[in-house]
Amino acid sequence: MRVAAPLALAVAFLVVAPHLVTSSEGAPAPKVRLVVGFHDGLPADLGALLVQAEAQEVRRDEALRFVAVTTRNPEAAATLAAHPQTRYVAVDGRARTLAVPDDPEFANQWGLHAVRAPLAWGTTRGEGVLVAIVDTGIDLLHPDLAPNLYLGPRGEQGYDFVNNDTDPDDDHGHGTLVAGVVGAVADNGFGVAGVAPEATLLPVKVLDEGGEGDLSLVATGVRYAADRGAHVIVLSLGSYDDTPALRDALQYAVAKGALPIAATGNHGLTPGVLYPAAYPEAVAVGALEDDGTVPWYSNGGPEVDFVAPAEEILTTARDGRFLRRSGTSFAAPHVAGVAALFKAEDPTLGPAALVQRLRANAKDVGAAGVDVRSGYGLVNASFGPVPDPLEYAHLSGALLLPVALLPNVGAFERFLAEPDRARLVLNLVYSDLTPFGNAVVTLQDEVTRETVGRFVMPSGGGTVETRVAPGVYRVTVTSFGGVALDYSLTVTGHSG
Ligand SMILES: [Ca+2]
Ligand SMILES: [Ca+2]
Ligand SMILES: [Ca+2]
Ligand SMILES: [Ca+2]
Repeated sequence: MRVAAPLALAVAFLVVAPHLVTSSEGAPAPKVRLVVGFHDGLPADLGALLVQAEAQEVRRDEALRFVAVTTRNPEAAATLAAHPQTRYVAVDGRARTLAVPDDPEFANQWGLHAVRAPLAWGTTRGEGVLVAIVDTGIDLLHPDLAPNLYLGPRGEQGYDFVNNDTDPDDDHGHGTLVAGVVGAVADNGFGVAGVAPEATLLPVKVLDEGGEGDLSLVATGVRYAADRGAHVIVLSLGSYDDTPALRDALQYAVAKGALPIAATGNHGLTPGVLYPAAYPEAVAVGALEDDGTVPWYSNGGPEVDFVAPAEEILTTARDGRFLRRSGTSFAAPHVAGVAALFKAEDPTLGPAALVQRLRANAKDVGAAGVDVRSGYGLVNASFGPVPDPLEYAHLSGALLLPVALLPNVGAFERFLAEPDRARLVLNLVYSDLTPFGNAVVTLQDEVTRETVGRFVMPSGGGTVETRVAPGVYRVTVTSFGGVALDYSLTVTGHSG
């Protein structure tokens, strides 16, 4: 049996896999970077070849006999490869320093890891994208937010529509929590990191110190954000009232190139998705727990587009603090951050293309396919394929085994410690080495279907240890919106 690389070694090889994204129907094909190598020098007809492939030269290296190009033509790689002098066509990946961000709470931000934001950071961190937080304002002096705040042409940092002034400071706290999820500063040795930690945050205060505001004021806030050039507008607020003014504002924003992203609500399935999330122009975001399930409170309905982390989200809080909070209010900014990363990677993407991109990348959750509780599923920021978060399971201090090789065996006999009980030890290690728990291990008796154990892995990964009678058990490990591991375990009895 093959033994996987030890944990410490693998840390050094946390690289982002380059990837060609296939275009979804309706979305423009994404721009890809290719390197084309040739056998003997660059060919004389290189110019014609690039025209034929619809590729633009970025740079060339005569000594290494390659040319780097960009293209949106999905056939370009095949066209370039067909040239008789071509030696290779490869995706031109991005190299980046391999340090984990130094924000002390980075390891405790399960949401950030669940949407695979760190995997996208090798390509972009959201630079150049403006994300409006239409909410209670933002703590303008928070050290983990201030460097990313918008600065207008007249020195204004946004607008306060409640008090009609240019000081959108947060007198409630909610907007500051939402803002940190999207764009808290990363790598500053302090606090947390946002999903898009180099995006610019535009505070638009439309809710008062009690967290409430008129829908007409929300509408004006959305309109203002669009006029300021926001690419993404976060609306972690909702109402059961359908107000044409607010829908008009969303249509206005989309027409100006902004994507509104709204929370579905925290009242459960029955009442349905709140406005503005329920409007077709909005991306409606429900909640996801760290075991990959949709919590009871997440409003559902046919309007739900995605789910995102919403439980115990550690983020920036008023007065320079950090807090953990739960609710769909914190799901929507995760999606906004992912949208900002996509927009930064390809600035030509408009609202419709961004939605297509979010859908194409989402990881299915709950009932198979699009469903009323989770829409297209959990958003995923990685530009490559979604890696399985639990590629390795570590069994009782023994070997690191690739999950595919996990035994369906009675090998666990060696863990028997008592005459009629087996001591089962299952230690989980994340393959991309995000130092993280948030997996749930369920042990079910295959015969009686009775659940004999359910264990939430501690943060930092960890060990499940329990005693079971001899028998056949189904072991299921759920993580990040899906079943990561599911196998049958036979405990054959005691070995004396
Ligand atoms: Ca003010
Ligand atoms: Ca930070
Ligand atoms: Ca929608
Ligand atoms: Ca589903």
